[in-house]
Order: sequence, then C-alpha cells, then structure tokens
Amino acid sequence: MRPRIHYVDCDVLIVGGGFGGCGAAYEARYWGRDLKIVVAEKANITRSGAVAHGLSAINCYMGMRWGENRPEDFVHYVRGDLMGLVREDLVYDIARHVDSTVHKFEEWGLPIMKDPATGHYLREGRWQVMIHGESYKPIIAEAAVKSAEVHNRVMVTHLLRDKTDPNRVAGAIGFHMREGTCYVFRARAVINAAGGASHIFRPRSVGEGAGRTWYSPWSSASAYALLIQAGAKMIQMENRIVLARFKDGYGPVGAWMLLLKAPSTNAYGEDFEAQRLEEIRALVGPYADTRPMPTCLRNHAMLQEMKAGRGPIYMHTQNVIDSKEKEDLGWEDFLDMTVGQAVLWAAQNIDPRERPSELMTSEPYVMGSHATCSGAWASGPDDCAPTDYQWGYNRMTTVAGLFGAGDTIGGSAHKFSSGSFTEGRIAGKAAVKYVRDHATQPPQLDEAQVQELHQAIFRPLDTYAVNRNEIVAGSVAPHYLTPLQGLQRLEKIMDEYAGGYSLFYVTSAPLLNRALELVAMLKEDLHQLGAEDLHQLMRAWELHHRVCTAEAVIRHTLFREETRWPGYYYRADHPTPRDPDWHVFTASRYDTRSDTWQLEKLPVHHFI
Ligand code: SFD
Ligand code: AMP
Repeated sequence: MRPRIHYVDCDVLIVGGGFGGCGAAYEARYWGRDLKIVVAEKANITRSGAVAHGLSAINCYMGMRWGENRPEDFVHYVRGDLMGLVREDLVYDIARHVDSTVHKFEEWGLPIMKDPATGHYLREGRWQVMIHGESYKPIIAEAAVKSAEVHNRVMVTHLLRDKTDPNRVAGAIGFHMREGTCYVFRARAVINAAGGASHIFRPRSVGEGAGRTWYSPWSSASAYALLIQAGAKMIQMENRIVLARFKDGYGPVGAWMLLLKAPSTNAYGEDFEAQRLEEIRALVGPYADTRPMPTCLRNHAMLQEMKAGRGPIYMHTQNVIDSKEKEDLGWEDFLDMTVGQAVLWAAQNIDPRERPSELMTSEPYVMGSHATCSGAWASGPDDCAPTDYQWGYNRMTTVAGLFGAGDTIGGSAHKFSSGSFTEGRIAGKAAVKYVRDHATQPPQLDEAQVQELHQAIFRPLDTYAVNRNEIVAGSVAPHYLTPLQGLQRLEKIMDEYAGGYSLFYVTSAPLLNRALELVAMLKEDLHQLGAEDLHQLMRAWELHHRVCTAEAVIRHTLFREETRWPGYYYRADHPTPRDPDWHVFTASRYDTRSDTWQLEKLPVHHFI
C-alpha cells in the first residue's frame, strides 16, 4: 500500500508540539517573521505531550526579579543532583532565560499562586513555584498555534537526509493518522522536540492498568530514535530515571515534601534517610552530603529500606494538614496533574488528614528534562560553552541543521516544563539563524530515501491485510506480531535484564549482553509487525522508536563499568561509582549503513 504523498515545504520544521516545540514555534516566529514555521504533532497540540493533563507546579524558576536565586546557583544545584555529570553551559543558558518564559506564561493567562505575605510567586521549594495548572497546556499551545502552521495528527517516523551531505538534515517523513496520507516535509532546518520515553521498561501497572505510568504513556521515544537513526551523537543514555511517587497512582511528592513538609518514614516511623547516611557516604563519598540529597540517592535509601523488609515507606500527610488551605492544596496538587491519585485516595478510603500514604519507586524512564539528562549531544551557547562543546549553532546536534529542545537534548537536567519551553526558544532562534546563513544552499531531498521510506512506513498495514485470515484461534496470528505484543516483549527484556524494578534495578554485563541478543531477535520480528488500522500503525512506529532507544540504553549501560547513580540503576559487577572514570559523559553514535554503534567518553568541564 502506497498512499499519496502530501508535500509540505517550510523553513523550520518542528517535530512535536509539546513544551519544547511550543517554545521553538514562538521564538522562531519572533526572529523569522518572513519564514514558514511548521509543527508536525502526532496528537493535537492543544492537549498533547507530557503536560496534556496539566501540572500543579513549575519546577524551574529562578525568581531573579526578587533576588531569590542566580543562574549560577541553579547550575550548582543541578550539578549536585546529577552527582557532577551535567553540561554546565546548557544548564546555565536555560537558567538565565527561564524567568522571562514564566512571566510570559502568566501574561498569557496561567494562574500562578502568590505568597500572601510577599506577593511573590508561592514557592514549592527553592526552584519550584505552585500554579493552578489544569489548563497549562492549552494556554501555552495557543502561543504556538498563533506562531506556526500546525499539522495535528501527523506522526513523524523518520528524518530525511540531504542528498549530497548525509550528515545534513533535509526534512522529515511520516503519516497522517486520520487521513492515512504520507507526509513529506522539505525543511531547511528541523527542531526535534518529540519528548521523552515511558514504556521502555515494564511498568509496575500492567494489564488493565497499563496506561498508568508516571511519564505519559504516549511519550514514545521518538525524540531519541529519530536522532539515533539520523546518525546524531547521543549522550548519557544510561541515565534512566526512577522516581519516588505515591504508590500506584504516581502522585508527585514535591509539594508534599517541600511545601507542606510532610515527613516520610519507614513502616516503624523511622527517618531512614538519616539512619542510612553513613552507609551512603561509604558508597558515594561527599555526594551523600550534597543538599538536597541527590534524587538517585534518596531512591537508594528507600530501596535499601524496602529490601530490608522495613516498608511500606509512608508519607505522613496527616502530620501536616492543619488547615483547610493545606488540605485543598494537597488535593489540588493531584487534581491538577495526576487525577488518578486522588481517585485512588477515594477508592482506598484514604483521608490524607487521617492516614499516611505509601510511597514507591517507579519503573525507569528515559528522558532529558527531569532529574536526569539522556539525549543528544548539542552545541552550546557561543558566549559560555567550552570550545569542545561548541560547533556553530546553539542546540544544534552533530547533524547539520538538526536542532533539539526539552527531553531531546542531553546533559542538562531539571528543565521541566518551563526550561523545556525556554530551550525550545533558544533552539528556535538558532534554527532561524541557520536558515538565514544557508539561504543560498538549501538542502536537497534524497528521492531514493523518500521512496524507500514511503514503502516501509505503511508495510504493517499490508502485513495485517495479507495475513489476517490466517488467525488460528482468537487473536493468535502466526504471520504477524501486533504492536502490543512487541511492546510487552521489549518491556520484559528491559525489566529483567537492563535494570528494571523486578530486580531492584540491578543489571550486569552478562545480563546486558543477553538483553542485546534478545533485542536483536525482537528487531528481526519488527519486520513482521501487523497494523489493523492507522492507530495501530502509530503504535507500530512508536514500538520501532522505543526498541531503538532501548538498545541505546543497554549499550551505554554496558559501556560504563560502574554504578554511576545508585538508586537509578546498579551494575552488580561494578557496584561503586569510580572517579576519575565516573566524571565523563558517555557518548554513542549509530551508523545505519553498517548497523554498528560506536561508544566513547567525552569530558565533563566544571567552570561555573
Ligand atoms: O513534578 C510527536 N513535568 C513537570 N514539569 C514541571 O515544570 N512541573 C511539574 O510539576 C512536572 N511534573 C510532571 C511532569 C510531567 C508529567 C508527565 C507529570 C508530572 C505526570 C515535566 C514536563 O512535563 C516535561 O519536562 C516537559 O513537558 C518536556 O517537554 P518536551 O517538549 O520535551 O516533551 P513534551 O511536552 O512531552 O512534548 C513532546 C511532543 O512531541 C509529540 N510527539 N509528534 C510528531 N511525531 C512524533 N513521532 C512524535 N512523538 C512525540 C508529542 O505528542 C508531544 O506533543 S513532576 O512530577 O515532575
Ligand atoms: P516531584 O513532585 O517529585 O517531581 O518533585 C517536584 C520538584 O521537587 C522537583 O524539582 C524535584 O527535584 C524536587 N523534589 C522532590 N522531592 C524532593 C526532596 N525530597 N528534596 C528536594 N527536592 C525534591
């Protein structure tokens, strides 16, 4: 089946209209008034991406106008939380611009809570401010819709290369999930802002609860796979994140811990973090005394406690709700961004004024914007990046004309929603400059590549149509694999071999090597994916993207013979972090033609 091709010509193509993508559209329009800016979004931009359901806090805000923090302070915080391993130039670049983004959000109608005593934004913690954020995404999306031509329901499956320079991007290809047409975008620059990845590792909630993950189930790793397949250099793909969350509903802990100051203890009411401090010092040295304690080490303390049979771990909400305002804030925190947790309280007869709630560590996620920084190796700002972190345009990957923002860009953690939008703005401005600088040398589409992909993208529909009558019983089909079957197979491999929750996040070289064998077999079977409709075709390509990203995670984890962030994962064969090897970035590059990966270490510079 080869549906008709719909060609779209543009100057800047933005893949993904989430927080990074909306920021990119807004800023690219500002600098490129005369340019054609296009967004390709697989859902509907009004409610797409990780903020679809809303949020209750903005987790990256300096408060410079009130003298609350300096960008340098933020760099120190992020560096401490990631145990030294961040791109300080990128973190600093976001910190110095993020406040103006948040002020714009307020101007556009986002209600930000105020501290009645000072009139300043109400702080959740030092870096976070509280919002009434159920409608956060529609408010921010409006700015992007006014700035760009948005193509909703178009999933990008591959980036396209330049005919004469395979290391230059020429656009992207995908399909429209309602019309079934093939979309080919011919673009002078591309900004990949396709978000992070859930469902790489088996989630704790399976069966009918399968959609209940912390990061959105539709965050399907396109940000990474599109880049990997285009030959971009990736970093820190081993830096998967595990989150401490309210058990089963994945309710966030930040507001309870930082604003309401609810204590968390083991089942016997003991402060396990304090009790385990010496033990953590023995494992990671001075990082145990970084304050706040690095996110991974807080997980580590919790995991040790649970392994010792001293769980459940409890958040003592009942100790801190002493007014109607605090009770309302606690409920709104969930209702704004994790409604399911409020439903769970109701379903399990938990009145937070009376009973504590269980905490649990989540399955691992791959992303670049929370307390973790997997993603592309990108060029930094020209006024402060060290020379080996800089090759021309801010946030350009190692592929010419290909930029990134938000979860896509590696090495700079703690961006969250506001920082991702800010990074989109930075990338949008740089992409416009790239387009102008190359005005007389537009990229040339490689028609052979387009034809090949046009054929490949729709193949799962053919595979299904041809083989569907061979179903032998129920839904058992000998000649095709459904996307869900493939996904569950991937999740099982990652969970059991690459450091998922079922082995308490433990992995090792033999386990990782076995994972690679199993992933290779899964990749062979992906040629036999069957899709019964366009929605399943999207699922098929999401699976391709997840498998490719999972392979990168395995290879990076195998390459580093150490446990870099205890509490995120453990290499049981190399249980401790080891300086000086520890303080390097792990980088990889995939070569599509030879199907080989090259891994290397890159230096971490501390200069702020
Ligand atoms: O506390 C394709 N996040 C939080 N950020 C905050 O500021 N405060 C919070 O309170 C936060 N919390 C939180 C958060 C996320 C979630 C899910 C929960 C709680 C439950 C994090 C932010 O949301 C996150 O950092 C940013 O959204 C990241 O931005 P970006 O742009 O990298 O990703 P996106 O917004 O998900 O957008 C991606 C878009 O791409 C689309 N897409 N389009 C076309 N083709 C493809 N192949 C595509 N693949 C994906 C997506 O549809 C989407 O629109 S707290 O708990 O941490
Ligand atoms: P969360 O709700 O867990 O996503 O956290 C929201 C924000 O608070 C993020 O910036 C977290 O890094 C931060 N945070 C959460 N818990 C703690 C803690 N115990 N100490 C310091 N920071 C925290």
